[in-house]
Amino acid sequence: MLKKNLKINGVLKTIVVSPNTTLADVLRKQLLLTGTKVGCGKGECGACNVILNGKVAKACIVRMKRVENESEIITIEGIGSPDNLHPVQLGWMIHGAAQCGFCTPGFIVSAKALLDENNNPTREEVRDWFQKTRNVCRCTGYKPLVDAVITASKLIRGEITKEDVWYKLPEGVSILGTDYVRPSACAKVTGTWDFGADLGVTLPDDTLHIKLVQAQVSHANIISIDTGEAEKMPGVYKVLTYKDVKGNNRINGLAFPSNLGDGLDRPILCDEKVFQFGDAIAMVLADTPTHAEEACRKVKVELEELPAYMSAPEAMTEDAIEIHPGTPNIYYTTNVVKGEDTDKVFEECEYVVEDDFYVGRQPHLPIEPDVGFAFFGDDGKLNIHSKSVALHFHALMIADGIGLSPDKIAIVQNPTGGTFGYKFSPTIEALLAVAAMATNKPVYLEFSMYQQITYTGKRSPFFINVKMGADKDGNIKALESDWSVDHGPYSEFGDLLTMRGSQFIGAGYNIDNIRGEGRTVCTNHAWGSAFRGYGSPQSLFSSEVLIDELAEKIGMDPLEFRYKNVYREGSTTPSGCKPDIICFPEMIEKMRPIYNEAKEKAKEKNLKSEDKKYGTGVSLLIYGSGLDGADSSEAWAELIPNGVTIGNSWEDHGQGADMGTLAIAHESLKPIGIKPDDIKLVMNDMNLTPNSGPAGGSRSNVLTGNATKVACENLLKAMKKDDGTYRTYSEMIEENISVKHDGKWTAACTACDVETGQGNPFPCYMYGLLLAEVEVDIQTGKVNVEKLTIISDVGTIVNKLVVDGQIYGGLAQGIGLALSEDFEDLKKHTTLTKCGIPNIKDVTDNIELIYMETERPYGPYGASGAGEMPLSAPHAAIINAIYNACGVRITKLPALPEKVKAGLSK
Ligand code: MCN
Ligand code: FES
Ligand code: FES
Repeated sequence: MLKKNLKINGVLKTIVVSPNTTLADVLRKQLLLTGTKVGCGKGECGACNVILNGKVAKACIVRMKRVENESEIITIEGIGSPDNLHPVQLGWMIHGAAQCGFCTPGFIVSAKALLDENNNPTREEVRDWFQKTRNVCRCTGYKPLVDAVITASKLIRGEITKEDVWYKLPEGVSILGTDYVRPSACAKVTGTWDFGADLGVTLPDDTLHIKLVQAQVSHANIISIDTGEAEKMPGVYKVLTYKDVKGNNRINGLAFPSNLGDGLDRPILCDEKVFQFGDAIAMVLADTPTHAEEACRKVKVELEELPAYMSAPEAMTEDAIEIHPGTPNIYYTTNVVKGEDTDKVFEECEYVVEDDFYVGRQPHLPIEPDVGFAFFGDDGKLNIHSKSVALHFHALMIADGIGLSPDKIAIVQNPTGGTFGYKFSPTIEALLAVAAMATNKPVYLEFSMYQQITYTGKRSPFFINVKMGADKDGNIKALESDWSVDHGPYSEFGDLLTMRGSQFIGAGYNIDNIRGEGRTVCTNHAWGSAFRGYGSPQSLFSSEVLIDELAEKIGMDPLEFRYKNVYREGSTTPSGCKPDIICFPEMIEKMRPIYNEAKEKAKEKNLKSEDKKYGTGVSLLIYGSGLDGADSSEAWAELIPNGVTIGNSWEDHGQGADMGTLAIAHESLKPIGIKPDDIKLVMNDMNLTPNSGPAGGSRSNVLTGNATKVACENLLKAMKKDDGTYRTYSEMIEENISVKHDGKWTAACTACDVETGQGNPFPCYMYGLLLAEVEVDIQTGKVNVEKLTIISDVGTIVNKLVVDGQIYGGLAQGIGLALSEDFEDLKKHTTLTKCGIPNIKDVTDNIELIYMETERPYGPYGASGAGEMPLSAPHAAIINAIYNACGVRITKLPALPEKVKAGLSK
């Protein structure tokens, strides 16, 4: 042990530490300074940055034996507090730079160190600095972070004041569409927003720490599991296997009726088989995480390895064995049948193109690894705190598996450091439940980044073939598609995902005749979970690149070809329904001069350049808001003595559920002139909040926004007097009128038919048009995205900062999807860097956002969703731009430098 005297945030502290403990652990667990976050734990992400003796240091890799006595340490808590914000914190708030907020303390600490050295940095200097301090953000696309530092530097130099930049609310006016700062921003920038691991530190002493025994192979029969030795290890309380699970030990995947499987294919703890690398076979529960981990190594698992099918084509071969015996590896099929037989129509087409496409297993890479805890409340309910973005769904999905009825389960969402969809599926919820039920003690489980990456769901790869034909005038007449979805070993929502192929291959264009078939395939690679865009990035990639191929064949400019064919009055979507609005023609007209100028610029640069080639590419971006069919959501509004409380389960990945709820409630309550500060939010706790459905499918702004609006309107109705004025809280009580009112909203939609893919699945859509400008290094094949210009129509904007943030962040993930991100090689793709997460210098600072705000007939105040549109097809525009620059058409992502180079040498 070492005794150290340290000056932490200006206060002298004497502490006794073990020499190999990390500085992060000492700060967080011994000093309870949990503002310092641990993401990767490997020095890659900067979430744990502190200032150590004047220099930025990664607290997760600094061992205490290396921290000199009398060192001075500044953590986020020493930079500013909610009552006394540092200019960097203020900058972060007013630029919406904290979305999930998990990376925020690390960035702010790093920015403070920069501004201490240089209080007038250029944007490029700020970017270089964050690249050097290796700060990574998965939500914001980085641009708002640079904006925040520049504003902070102006505040520090005294060129502007807080009053100049802070959003001022004019009396009684709407905050809809403004830069109003989200309610959670202040806690996020001061490190006081407690994520799961921060709450974990405060759990009672008798909390058991869980570690997992996980499979190291991808497919095997389990012969035996021996826990005897592990049970005798120091500190071990219990070792659990499938035998300790009280229910049917299966997560319920809520299979469609036409699914050949029953949806009960994912074990909570493996019993008969291992289906993929990382599957949980046993759980050790011990007094400390270290003891639990040591005992895990003593659990003996005897396996009989089976052939592993690591892609859809492999699992579809005739001699492949059934991964789930009794269910074929191809377990769900869906079709598109729209208009006339395409074989006939193709014969009449002047121009026909066909190509194969592949969009791979994009990893979500949130900076916060999966984490949660569970305990029984005094009322006997099992409380599970996790990163769930589908509280009520998840309770249903685990209930039979753990052997507890859904009404005895309350899932609560912890403040969450990004999910990007992977938490649409339950991950550790059932494991926590099993552990709490087996011990009747509080239990805690956190994943390392390695576990997060290797064992949570991934985007499901689509193998797509598309054929498209046009007449002699360039009108698209027919489309044929065939797609196979590699959904990994677990079926949950695989059928729904496969349906997205029928809805989005060719979306955006009026195509009267479509035939298509898609199938879901069981494999032994990572299980498929939702990922932002959910099937649209795979689907649109194929049609948006093929559209360019068709335009080229016809000899038309790709933007003008799109202009000719996009939805207009009378058009129908691939699902055969009317689009909610028509906005593409106007969008293209707006983009045309910008596009033409970009093309000219690239041409000029190409004339002067030998080693680098420049090009432009466009794509339509489109996605639906809602779950298919009669999706619905619930909320409540309660009058309290000093305001109104709103309750809903609008789960927050980091996108801004708090801001959406506040802005929509404030707008709805305008008749009583309430201030935003007097609206309290109670969110995401099944003990308190109703079933608002999951925060997936970019549905919440529309669905839960509408439910919140209805709840407020119902409250107003109850408050209204005959003379048109409104009762106060005391008047309501005196007159015995209920102060709490529910709101429910259901979409008037019909799910698509499995045989034809026809229906009217979504109440609203989100639309965009992206122009990408790229530079290709002819020697190395490296692509640099120089500029992105996007025109978006997400209807009425509820909060401008939030929507800007959604778009920047989605586009940055699109750059990653196009150029670097993958989770294919189980040995290689195991860290943020190796999975290809974009750093600040990989994402252009030159992103221009332009909006159209066409009011949506069914959205609250005309708003649609926003979250997924920006990641629906940006990669297609980038790939089209690469082709335009150098003639290499990449149809299988990611476009790694070696692939582009290989194309160039052809
Ligand atoms: N919004 C708005 N005005 C509009 C439309 C939306 O201000 N016209 C706001 C909403 O109030 C909300 C946000 O934009 O705060 C996104 O709204 P919506 O599209 O309805 O999506 P959800 O709230 O249902 O959020 C889920 C969506 C999905 S499906 C994924 S995946 C996703 C995403 O949003 N994951 C994210 N955005 C993310 N952002 C962050 N930072 N982290 C993630 O994990
Ligand atoms: Fe320390 Fe990532 S660099 S947590
Ligand atoms: Fe940066 Fe979420 S705000 S990771």
